[in-house]
Amino acid sequence: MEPKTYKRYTVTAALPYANGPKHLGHLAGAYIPADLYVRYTRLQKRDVVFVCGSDEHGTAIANQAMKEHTTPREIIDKYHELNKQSFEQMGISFDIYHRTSDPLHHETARDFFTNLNDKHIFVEKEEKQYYDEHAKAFLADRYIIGTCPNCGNENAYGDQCEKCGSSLSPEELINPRSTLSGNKPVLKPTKHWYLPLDKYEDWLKEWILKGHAKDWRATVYGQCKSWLDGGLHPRAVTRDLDWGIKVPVQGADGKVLYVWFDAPIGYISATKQWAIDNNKDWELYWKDEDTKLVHFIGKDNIVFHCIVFPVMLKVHGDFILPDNVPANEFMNLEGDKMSTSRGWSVEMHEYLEDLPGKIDELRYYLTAIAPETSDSEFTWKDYQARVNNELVAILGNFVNRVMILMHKFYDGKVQATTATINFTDENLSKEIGGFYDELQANFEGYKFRQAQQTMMEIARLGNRYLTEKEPWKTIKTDPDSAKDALHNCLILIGHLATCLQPFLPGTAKKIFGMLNLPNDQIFFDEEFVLANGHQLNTPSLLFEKIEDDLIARQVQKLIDKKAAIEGPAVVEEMPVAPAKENIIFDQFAAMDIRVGTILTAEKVAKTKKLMKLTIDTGIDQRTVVSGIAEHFEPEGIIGQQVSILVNLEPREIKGILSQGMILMAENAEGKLNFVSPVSWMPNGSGVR
Ligand code: B3M
Ligand code: ZN
Repeated sequence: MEPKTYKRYTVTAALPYANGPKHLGHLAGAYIPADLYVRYTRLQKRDVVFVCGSDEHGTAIANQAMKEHTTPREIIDKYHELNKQSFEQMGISFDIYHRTSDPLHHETARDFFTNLNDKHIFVEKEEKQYYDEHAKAFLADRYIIGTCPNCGNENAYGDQCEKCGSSLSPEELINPRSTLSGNKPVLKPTKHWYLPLDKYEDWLKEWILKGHAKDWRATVYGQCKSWLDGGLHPRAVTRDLDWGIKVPVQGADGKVLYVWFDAPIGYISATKQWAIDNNKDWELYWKDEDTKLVHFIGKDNIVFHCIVFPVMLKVHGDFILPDNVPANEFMNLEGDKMSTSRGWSVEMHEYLEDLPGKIDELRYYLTAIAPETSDSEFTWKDYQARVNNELVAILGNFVNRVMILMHKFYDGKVQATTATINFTDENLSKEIGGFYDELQANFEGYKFRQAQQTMMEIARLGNRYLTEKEPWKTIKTDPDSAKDALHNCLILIGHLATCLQPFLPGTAKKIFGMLNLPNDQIFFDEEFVLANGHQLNTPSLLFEKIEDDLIARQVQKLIDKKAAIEGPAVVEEMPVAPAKENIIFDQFAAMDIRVGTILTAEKVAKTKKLMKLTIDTGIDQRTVVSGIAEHFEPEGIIGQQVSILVNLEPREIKGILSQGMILMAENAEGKLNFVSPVSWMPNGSGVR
């Protein structure tokens, strides 16, 4: 079947709670991929609206207000502005960044609720819930703590015990206490409106399990399937709370819409506001069958976007449903889960302050390690390695070499040997054509990591071509060949900049500037002209090398931030293996240990433990089979520096010749860590 072509696109990115600054994990999880997709879609000259905004209701906000001894209003105003600005500076190109406290949103959400209520969709139920008589408030599950019936943990939450991981309901807690006052809460009847998800189970199974088995990510599909297999239950869409959108029913005083009911409707209100501001018809973007709706989110929001919101849209009627929900897994930070409250995070505004101007560097790194199929790991050292070894050494280097030669040889004037702007090298034309196809297929399939790699292939190709043609030599022996080679390189740079636009918009602009091309945007189907005699502008470096001390400062900052919240880390006592017998110095000196870098990594088929690595040892590139597969993901360790014993007798492991051994640190629990220089060292450096 031919894929359906769409007239327009509605792209949403999860509305972040305005309860605090957002960190790089959020950025990588939803906002960067959404922005990539949207920028790509715009470059295809397609009609797209990209909406986002602050989620300003719910207990998250009320909670933060209590913490900061202020009002919810102050909290949302403060963090809405901060997050909006940070996104803008990160180049996230929303068409609108709205907010759910806006009257237009309140009205839209109320109307939505009323529409469903009028159709008798909701089930109204009175149930007993914990109430704090001192604080005069019903308690959300998180506000009740007590003893876990399963493991005895005295500080289990009303929805979950974080010690044993079991999920709980508040009534199961032994000795419940309210976190608002510390008092014992009482059970009190209260009425709520429930969305009977169970009634739509069959429809959801048909739509998701049958309809989206192939095009949704396996992780997203898998979560939906396990929800559906487990059976759905009615979900309350109202809460006893005084912060939020009042339930538009008489006698429902003190009740507001549940934040997860109103938040996704925020996508619709944002589109409405954008339509008002831009003279558009919002309904086309939400109700026309020729519109593709795509939600970008993190994996913790899957159930709301794939199950609850679609049911709401369906029962309301005449809304389209999401075509895809390419949710990402999580991005961890330096070996631990990212968390603002625990201080283990890099907030967007912190990055912007500490590494000013390094936007494209971050966008590049976050896409390179995008947690598309599994959780991934942000480390400052890896960030440095990617910038230095890829952006500086490959992309920047290619553009810079060509530009310098053009200015040196021809005063920056284009030397076209033919009247056309096309490559004079058939191979280059073919390869570039292939790259565009690949790039498009990857974007359409939401494979941004792969798409970026394809884009980098253009720069790699350029470097190879330039090295092979050696115009700095042929300029003397065969000047026409030099002209021809450099002109081909310029065209390559034009294509590179075109393809770069979604990923590294600032860099693309800089290159267009150097090429002296009139546009700062070249569409994917557009030709650019580099005619004979066209004057290029003075080149400037695209990227600077990231120095070790910058990285060291960031790592230290992280450790200090966490310690300020949690106190210094307590080192648990671990059993240590007894010392081995002494050896003589010569035995040690006989070992040739070098610093190397992992270039490729893949699991060895049919084994659990083994990983096949290619290592650049500085001496050569060689294969090593290492027993680390249970501890690391292959994609997570590429670029990792290691210590490698290079003069170990090669031996065959599972049919692969392993030449050397990677040094690992191992604790008593069997946790492994690489033994590598604290800051970057050239490959081949000796370890002694
Ligand atoms: N505010 C949760 C979150 O930020 C929530 C998303 C709403 S999307 C409609 O993860
Ligand atoms: Zn427990």
